[in-house]
Amino acid sequence: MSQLQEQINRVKETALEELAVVTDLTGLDEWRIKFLGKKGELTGFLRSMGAVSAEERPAVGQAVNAAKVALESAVDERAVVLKEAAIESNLASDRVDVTLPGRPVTPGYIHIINKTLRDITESFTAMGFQVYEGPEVELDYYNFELLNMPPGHPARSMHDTFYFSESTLLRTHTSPNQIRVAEKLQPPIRIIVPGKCYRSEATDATHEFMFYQCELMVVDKNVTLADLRGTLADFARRLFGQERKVRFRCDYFPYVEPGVDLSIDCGVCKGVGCRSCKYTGWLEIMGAGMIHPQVLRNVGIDPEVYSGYAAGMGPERISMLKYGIDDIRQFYRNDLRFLSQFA
Ligand code: FA5
Repeated sequence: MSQLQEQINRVKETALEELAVVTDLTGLDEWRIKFLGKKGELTGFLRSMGAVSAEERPAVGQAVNAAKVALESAVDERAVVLKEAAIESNLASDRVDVTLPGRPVTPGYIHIINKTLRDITESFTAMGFQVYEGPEVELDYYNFELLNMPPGHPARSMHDTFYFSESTLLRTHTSPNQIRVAEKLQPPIRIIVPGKCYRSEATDATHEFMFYQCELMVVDKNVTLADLRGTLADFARRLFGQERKVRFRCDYFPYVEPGVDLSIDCGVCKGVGCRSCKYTGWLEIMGAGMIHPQVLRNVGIDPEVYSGYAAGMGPERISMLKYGIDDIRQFYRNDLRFLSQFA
C-alpha cells in the first residue's frame, strides 16, 4: 500500500472516530464540511491527483472513492439516529402534563359605579318604576329650553356645557329625559333614566367632568310634595341603612316648583365635617322638586289634572357615602388596587 493510500485510510479512520462523537445535527453539518466538503480533507486528495504518478493514480483514485462512499453512508446512518433523537427531545420538552392543576383565572367584576347604578335601579323597579334611556349627545332644546331655560336664562350658567354647535351639546344632566319620555308616554308615569352626563368644570373631591345621574319622574293625579319626600327618604334609607340621617332643603331648578335637594349625613366623618363633605357634615346626592306646570304643558300634559315630581341623583356621590370614599376622582382613575376592593 502506497503512502498516499495509508494517508487516505488515516483520514477515513479519524473521520469515523469524530463522527461517533457528534451529538447533534449542527455538529453533523460541521463534520460533513470538514471531511466531505469542497475544501474537505478527503476531497483534498482528489484535487492533488495531478501530482500522483500515472501507475499509482487508479489505486489512489479508487481508495479516495471507497473512503468517500464509506464516509457518506456512515454520515447518513448517523443523521437518521440524530434526527430521531432531536424529535424525541423536542417532544419531551413540549410535553403537556395534563395532570397539573390549572392556573386560576381572575374573574372580572362590575365597576363600583355600575354596581351602585344597579342598586338604585333595583330599588326603584321594586317600587314599580320603569327604566328608560336617552342620548348623551343632546339638543339644547331638550337640555335647556323645554326645561324653562330659554337662551340667555341665568340658570344655564349653573351648567358648564360642552357644546358641539349652538343647538347640540353633551347633556349636562339626565333631566332632558323628563321631556323625551313624557312626549311618548301618557300618565300615570313612573320612570327612571340612568346615564352619563358631562360638565366642563374643574374637578375636585366631589366634582367630575363626566359623571352619572339617574333621573326619576312620576306624573299622576294628586301627586304631592309629601309623595316626593316619602319616596326619596325611603329610597335613601333602603340604600344607606335605616339609621342614616336624610335632609331636604329648598333649592332652585327652573323646571320644578318648589325645588329641593336631598343630602345624607357624611359617611366619611359621620357628620362631624371633613374634606369630602366640605366640612358641612352632609353630602348632597340629588336635586328634586315638583314638576313645573309649564314643563307639563310643554309635553302636552294638563297641569290642572296631573301633577308630578322629578329628581336627579348622582351615583358617584352615593357610592362615596356608602363606601366612605373621600375623593370622587378615584372612581375613574382605573387604579385596580382601588377598584378591586369592591370585587
Ligand atoms: C341637576 O342636575 C338637576 N337636573 C337635578 C334635578 C332633576 C332637579 C329633576 C330637579 C328635578 P344638580 O346639578 O344639583 O342638579 O345635580 C344633581 C346631582 O348630580 C348632584 O346632587 C350630584 O349628586 C350629581 N352631580 C352634579 N354635578 C356633578 C359633578 N360635577 N360630579 C359628580 N356628580 C355631580
